[in-house]
Amino acid sequence: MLTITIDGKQVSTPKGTTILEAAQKAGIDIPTLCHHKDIFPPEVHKNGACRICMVEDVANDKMVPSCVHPVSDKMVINSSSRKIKQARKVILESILENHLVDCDNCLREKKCELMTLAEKFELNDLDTTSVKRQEDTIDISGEGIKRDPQKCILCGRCVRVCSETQSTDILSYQYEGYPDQVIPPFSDEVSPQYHRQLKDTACVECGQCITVCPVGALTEKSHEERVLEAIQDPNMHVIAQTAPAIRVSIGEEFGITPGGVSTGQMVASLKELGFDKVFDTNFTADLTIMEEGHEFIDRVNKGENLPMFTSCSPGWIKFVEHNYPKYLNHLSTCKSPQQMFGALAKTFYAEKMGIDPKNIFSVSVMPCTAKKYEANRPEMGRADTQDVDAVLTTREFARMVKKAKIDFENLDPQEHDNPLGISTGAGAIFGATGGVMEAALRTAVEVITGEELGRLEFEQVRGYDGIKEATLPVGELDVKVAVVHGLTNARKLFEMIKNGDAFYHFVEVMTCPGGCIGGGGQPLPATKEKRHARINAIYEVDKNLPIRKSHENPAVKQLYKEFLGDPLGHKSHELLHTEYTQ
Ligand code: HC0
Ligand code: SF4
Repeated sequence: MLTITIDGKQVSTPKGTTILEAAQKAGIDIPTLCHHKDIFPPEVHKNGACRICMVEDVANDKMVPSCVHPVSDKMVINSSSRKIKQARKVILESILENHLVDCDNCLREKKCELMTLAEKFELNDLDTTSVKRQEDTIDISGEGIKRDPQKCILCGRCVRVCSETQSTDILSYQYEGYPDQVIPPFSDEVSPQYHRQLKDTACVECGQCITVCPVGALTEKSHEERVLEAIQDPNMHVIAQTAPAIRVSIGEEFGITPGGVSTGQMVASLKELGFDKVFDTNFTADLTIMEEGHEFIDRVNKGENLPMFTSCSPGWIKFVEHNYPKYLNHLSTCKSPQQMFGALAKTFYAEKMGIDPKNIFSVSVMPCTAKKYEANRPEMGRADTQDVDAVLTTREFARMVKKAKIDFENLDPQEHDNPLGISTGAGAIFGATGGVMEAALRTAVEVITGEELGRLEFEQVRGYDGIKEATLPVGELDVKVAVVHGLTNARKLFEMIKNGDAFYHFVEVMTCPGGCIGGGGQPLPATKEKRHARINAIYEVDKNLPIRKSHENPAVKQLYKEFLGDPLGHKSHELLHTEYTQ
């Protein structure tokens, strides 16, 4: 252990620790814009881009960036001298002067990390008018992500998360003597004038880059306006579906401690906003289990296309399409619960209600930016409309509630509408990594063995490990399963499978760390602690529900009886399944 003194406080810390980490250990706050503890594992200290975290190494009389500088024994650090404060102020001024300060039109609404620091350093009145808006620099070529290079402060967090967490490597520094842009690589070769756009890349629209961006350079492409227009249109019947992860995160936007469950207020606030009906994606999560469970049993019996991969996370689908197209037939053919809901809304529900599907505007509230992309995929519609007309992220939903001045916390809780709002604990846990697998096992084991499960919890597939594996006896077969979250983990597992180093029957993949609760549309700032709290909340929701197995959902049973027929039947194939081909 090494001992260093920071601002008069002694800290013992292992060799290799950075000054910043030692300071954090001592409870000393050093500001930074490029460091992010969740995407800078201790062994990878290679940034130091923003220089805001400068501290004074007293013995050597020099200033060093604390996020990259390792501690040495008996080092004495001053992190708050006048000289340091002045240096940080000068750096911040220069960042602000090169940033398009356009807070009134920014989705970060003056609460970004840059403006928070500017306030702290009393720089809010700095003249920042020299950067003028150039509309043609904005990249809205993707479905879910908006990239505004004029707001970029070159911190590099997006570059790192895209590379380290997602192994997608879509964003890179473009060097012209120094890194002066963060853009998709090889931009000059593709389009010298306008740079390469996200749509020209293998970007999976996961939005993890948004969750770490300290400013508004990366944001979701908002669907708020189109939803408001539909609500105001008297001819439109506007319905919402709420994803499993929303109820455990929306409260954070209204001051509720992470891990709080706000199902009732979530429904009530959507009603207040003017939605005619509020249904639940958890209902179609249960339906997915019925279809996917039977598909799995069928594949095992036939020995075909194993392992079977879950297909509900659209970033993952896009990842396979770009990187492993030969394996597309290993994906489950089930549409995601979002799209199963959309298909049922414009067929079953429209028929039941006697409404022309053209007059149904179907909105999903999702923790995910890639869901916008999924909803717009050509195979996800019928006639000339899409099954899901708009996708609001948790943040967009919160903004709409705030703009409408709805007192979220004090709303009387309301329940989801029926019949597309009845769900089980199995549907609820979809939002956490391992949840789809656990929900599937709860059903598959009972359907295959015909015996009731003693315990409902499959602990082996829970938790935050990047790759989780389990072998579970199901009837006569030892079923080998794996669960991964984050595309870097997915790639690792995929390579193992491809090289014959691992075999599984069934693999759950979620694009984002922690699963959907860690999606790119979730409340900011994104931290691991929040993700853990949301996961715990999801399992609480499950525990408190009276029915916890998808095949026992009475509304799902009724849907099969009344409309669909049997799982994997003709109607299911037509509405609930799709095919991904090269
Ligand atoms: Fe998810 Fe889903 S669990 S992908 O993470 O399957 O976004 O929450 O809504 O569709 O149900 C996201 C979350 C969903 C879907 C469900 C699945
Ligand atoms: Fe990379 Fe995901 Fe951002 Fe695309 S959306 S640039 S894949 S982090």
